[in-house]
Amino acid sequence: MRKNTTLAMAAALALAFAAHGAAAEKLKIGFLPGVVDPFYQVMQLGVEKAAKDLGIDVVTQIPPTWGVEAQTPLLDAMVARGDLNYIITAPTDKDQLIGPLQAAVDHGIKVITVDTYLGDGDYVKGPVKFPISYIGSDNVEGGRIAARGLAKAIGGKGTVYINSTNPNVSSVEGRAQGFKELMAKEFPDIKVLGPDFNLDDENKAVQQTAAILAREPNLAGVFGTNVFSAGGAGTAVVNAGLGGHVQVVAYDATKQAIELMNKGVVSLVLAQKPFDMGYMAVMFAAADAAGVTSLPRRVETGFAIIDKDNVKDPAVARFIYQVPGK
Ligand code: T6T
Repeated sequence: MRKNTTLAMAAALALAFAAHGAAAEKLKIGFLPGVVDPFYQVMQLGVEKAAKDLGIDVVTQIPPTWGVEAQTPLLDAMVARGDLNYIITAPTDKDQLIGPLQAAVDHGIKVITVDTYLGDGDYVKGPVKFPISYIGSDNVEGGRIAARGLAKAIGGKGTVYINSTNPNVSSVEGRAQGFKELMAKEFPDIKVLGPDFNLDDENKAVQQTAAILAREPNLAGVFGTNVFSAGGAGTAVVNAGLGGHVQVVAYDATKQAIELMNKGVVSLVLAQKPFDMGYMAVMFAAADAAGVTSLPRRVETGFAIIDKDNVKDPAVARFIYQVPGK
């Protein structure tokens, strides 16, 4: 009897020790965003805050330029480390990153996509099912919001132009699609040109927009689909002395976009919520590791729509992409 009690106690102690050991084993997450820019820098703040709150280690690698060539080697190196449980990433191409991310899964790493998705983004019924979730903006809806804003700014008629980054990127592709569809449906007197692809290079966006301004003297507006596109478009309009005559709608709430708005060049700014995307992705990894099985496969993080009338409102201004010290 006594022997049995001692054995039972030893077993209980061993179990308790094992459970404690498992709890003490920290999760390690790889964070691999799209490129160095204020949007992903704010997302990184969200990732780091959640990791701190939850006691998780994060390894971050940020590609210096946009694209599969820059992102894939960093991803392969993350997989090769052998110590990561999850990778949180923004695939820079919706098809070409499927293989490299599937390889991560084959190595026992779970994948969460933020900002951009793989395949058609439907991880339940679509062709790509392995990511735990896609956490990001509804970019088609964002494109519609941009279209309505630009249509209003130019009085419902005229020619407008889209400057974008790369083909086959779910985020900017969705924005251009939503923009074009809405214009075709609701504003028949607006003609849409583009998109031109600047390959996420702001100087190229300046040149492309300058070329359109020269070619289309009656151009009424420009939609810049991200940080670099909108920054380049705004700069080209200023350089041409057309601020206020050619309206710009900017996707992404950088300080530059807000300054251009304050100067009357940009009429509307769409702020995404990159902090939320980063924070929630880490929370999802922690929840998945804890055994949660009902995480949504798609989370829409929403927008703050900023114009000159609400930009001073702290409830809106908090969504401008602020990175301490930058
Ligand atoms: O607009 C964001 C992001 O949503 C997009 O996928 C790529 O460009 C940005 O990072 C801005 O530069």
